[in-house]
Amino acid sequence: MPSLSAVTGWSMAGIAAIGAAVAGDLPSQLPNAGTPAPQMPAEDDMGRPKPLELPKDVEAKLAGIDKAKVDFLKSGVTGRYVEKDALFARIRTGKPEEISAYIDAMQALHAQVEFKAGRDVAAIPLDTRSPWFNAWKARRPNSMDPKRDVGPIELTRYVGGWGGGFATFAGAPVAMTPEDLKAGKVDVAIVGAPLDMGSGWRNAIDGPRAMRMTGGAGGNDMYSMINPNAALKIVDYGDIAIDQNSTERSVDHVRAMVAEIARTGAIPIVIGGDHSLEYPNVAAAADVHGKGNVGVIHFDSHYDIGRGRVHLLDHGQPVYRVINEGHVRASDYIQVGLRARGPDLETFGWMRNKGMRYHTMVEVEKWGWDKVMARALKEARGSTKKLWISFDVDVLDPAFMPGTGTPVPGGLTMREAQPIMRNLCAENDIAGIDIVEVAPYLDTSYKTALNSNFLLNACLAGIAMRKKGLKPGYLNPVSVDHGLDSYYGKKN
Ligand SMILES: [Mn+2]
Repeated sequence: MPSLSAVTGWSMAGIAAIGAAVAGDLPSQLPNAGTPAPQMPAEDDMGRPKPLELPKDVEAKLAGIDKAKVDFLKSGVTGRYVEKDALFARIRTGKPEEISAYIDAMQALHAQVEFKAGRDVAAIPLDTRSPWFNAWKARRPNSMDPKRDVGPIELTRYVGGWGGGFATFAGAPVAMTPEDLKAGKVDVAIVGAPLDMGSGWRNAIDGPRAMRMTGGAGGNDMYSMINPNAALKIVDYGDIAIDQNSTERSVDHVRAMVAEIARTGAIPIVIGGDHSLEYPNVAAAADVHGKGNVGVIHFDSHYDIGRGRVHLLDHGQPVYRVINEGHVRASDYIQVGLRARGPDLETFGWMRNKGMRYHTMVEVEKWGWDKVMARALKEARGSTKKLWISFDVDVLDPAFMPGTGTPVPGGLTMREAQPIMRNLCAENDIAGIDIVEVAPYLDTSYKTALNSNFLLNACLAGIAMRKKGLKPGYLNPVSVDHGLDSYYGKKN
């Protein structure tokens, strides 16, 4: 009898993980058991061409054609340029000289497409003579500024009323240095990262600006009746410097800055910026808390495990890069809200073989949001590790988030997104959060920034609930039941 792994295509490690999960009575830990994964090799060669088997009659038609050309067809790389059935039809109906010319054309195309040393530029050159080479990220020494006491700086001018002074995230005081965070015993440092090269329709550069200018992030959360601004020490940590001509140059600095915040004990909340940021953010959390000690819950309509692209990072590839560099185990990744054109079956197979947990909108369609949310929350809770929440606002329906680079219909509502964010933050030891892909100028109504701020408020309320020792799912009796035990006819 063939082994189970031979039958299903699952790796032995995957099978062992299932066994452990069953023994531990934690079905949500299963790497998507039930049906076998799509055919996937054990190793990580997703996207590599597979040899093409030629039907007998096609092989016969190629009898007079040069062997090197036939071998080229059999290598399978032609699959990038023409569907195999269309290729076979062309061979079946063509004259030998036509077939030969057709293969020549494909070989010529192939030679242009792949990298060729000596012909192609392998790295993007920079002008190292520039006097400003590192100036964009060089920090101004504190001693160049007038002397001041360290700690958060309040920028509101007035004692009461609405606003006044300067716009900050959640109306919080500002902090400039790690010493400010430490001196202020800051719980949460909200920081902008206006990275904008990796997105679709761009404008994520204005995400932080728009969220500072728009209300909703600060103030009382009616569900818990907690005002996070009072319950937590929150600061606006300014924006992280970005080289707007290079994602790669930018993300190293983002990683250093996010780690700097986390090392003080404050929770970093990064306001993007495009979703390339998930890579430096999560890597920074792993730098501070240890590789493999951080799990990630990724809200997105997209899977973001793109790979094999020319640039090693854009907003569709951060998850792959995080996993590939070993900052987080694939099995510690939970994805919620997927519904875009990808992944294809091969990539779903890769995700399953790696033990990733994913919750598509197809799953929501079948089981309903409540069940899927409960499962995702249980999976997040099942880990003893710290949790990073990476929230791409395009997980919401474009009705709520029209201002985002790659909107996809059929997404979450705000009433679905707010409780899961509040509960995740109330239940878990949060390593950090990012809210990304807010592109406010694509939305003349400004509701994208407003809704993003209300999600940020739900996170802050959840963090405050945890600090106060309130149970996840807690709803204040006054706002839920008039403060009466029997308001709806039964004791709560
Ligand atoms: Mn994304």
